[in-house]
Amino acid sequence: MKVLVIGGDGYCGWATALYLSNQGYEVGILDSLVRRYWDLELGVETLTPIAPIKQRLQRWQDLTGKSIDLFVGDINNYDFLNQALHKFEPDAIVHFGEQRSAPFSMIDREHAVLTQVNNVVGTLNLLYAMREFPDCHLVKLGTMGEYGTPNIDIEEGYITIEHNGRKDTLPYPKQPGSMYHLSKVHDSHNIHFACRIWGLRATDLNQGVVYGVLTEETGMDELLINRLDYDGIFGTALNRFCIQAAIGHPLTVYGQGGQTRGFLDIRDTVRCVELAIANPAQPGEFRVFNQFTEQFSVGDLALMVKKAGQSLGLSVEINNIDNPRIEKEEHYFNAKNTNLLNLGLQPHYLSEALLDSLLNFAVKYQHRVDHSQILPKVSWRR
Ligand code: NAD
Ligand code: USQ
Repeated sequence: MKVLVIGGDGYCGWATALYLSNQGYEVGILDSLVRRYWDLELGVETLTPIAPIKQRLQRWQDLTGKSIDLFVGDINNYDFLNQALHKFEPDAIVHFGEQRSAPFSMIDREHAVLTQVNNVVGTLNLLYAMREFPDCHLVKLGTMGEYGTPNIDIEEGYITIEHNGRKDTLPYPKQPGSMYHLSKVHDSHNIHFACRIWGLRATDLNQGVVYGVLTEETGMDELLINRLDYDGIFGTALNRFCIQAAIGHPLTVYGQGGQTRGFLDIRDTVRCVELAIANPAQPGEFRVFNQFTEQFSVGDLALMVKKAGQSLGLSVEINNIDNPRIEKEEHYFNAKNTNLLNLGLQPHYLSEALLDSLLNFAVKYQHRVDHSQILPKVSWRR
């Protein structure tokens, strides 16, 4: 089975491409490498030294004998995208190729426009290109943040509502918290439309916040190492806390820290994607899976990192700093996540062993940390 991984040079995409290749799928990576450019532009670097894409792929082939096709280009360029699809002829497309940072999208008008044009137009191009491949299954990375934090349980994509004596199952209401998260809502609507009107088959994976860095494949060799962002723009909560603990920086809990989100280990990201590919949506079906394994508040995560750090001899402080975002800091949050479990997902729950390994990893590369990039600089209020 041929799988094209769009965004395969990024954090989730690289781990997924190698995992699928190892599982025997014929894998192609399509990536514009724009994320490496954004890092340069912002003056930030991943904690880990990531090799250039061609070196990464060569090393993978030398180690495993498996080759991965590479298409370097932007999905906003329709001719390039169309040619790549005709050349590779995928059975499934996993689409990770978007600008994925909420703070990046909130820097100013230019960054909001860049994010929404890159994400929404890229996905729209893909939907049009896929009309020539009606059997191909789109597996699109969405986000739990599409739902926001409603005061009722969050279902998987749809909710059954009774209104004035009539009943229907409708898309679950969306209340995203950033221009980035909004771009995902727009994508979901466009994909749903393409399924209803053109009969495309698609799975929207509403993924929670991913943590961790090692997968079986990316841990095989230093040249296969995955990115691990820690800066105030691209770094995400738990990964940031572990790196902050490793360098003796107080953990940056925004506001009261009661913000609760779905989280998952990167080893489960790759497995969830495989489960979606192996059990495709039907023609015309727009299927939504909530892709996370556990819910935590950021305050609780900070306490867990503090405890794990202390047992490794690190002295860890927690700072509740002014929240640069506008979001609820204490709220109800109860999201369903049974669809992937029903397909056979066996979660790697957050454990002390994982925190130890992530902390040790962060200690190993701590010399690469630029301390001036830790505190958040982008405000939702500006
Ligand atoms: P990332 O920035 O590490 O990787 C994204 C990749 O997509 C990069 O290599 C980038 O160069 C590429 N890309 C971006 N725009 C492109 C375009 N127009 N054409 C071609 N390539 C393009 O991001 P990530 O953390 O791996 O996230 C991947 C996807 O998963 C995103 O869609 C994100 O919204 C979603 N997601 C991520 C997380 C997380 O915690 N990292 C959580 C939930 C959902
Ligand atoms: N937070 C802190 N301290 C930090 C960083 C974040 O308290 O140092 C808080 C934020 O205020 C927020 C929560 O932690 O309440 C999550 O923030 P985050 O930066 O870890 O994650 P987020 O901005 O939501 O975005 C990340 C990915 C995005 C993905 C999303 C999944 O960057 O691509 O879509 O997680 S979800 O959160 O479920 O929408």
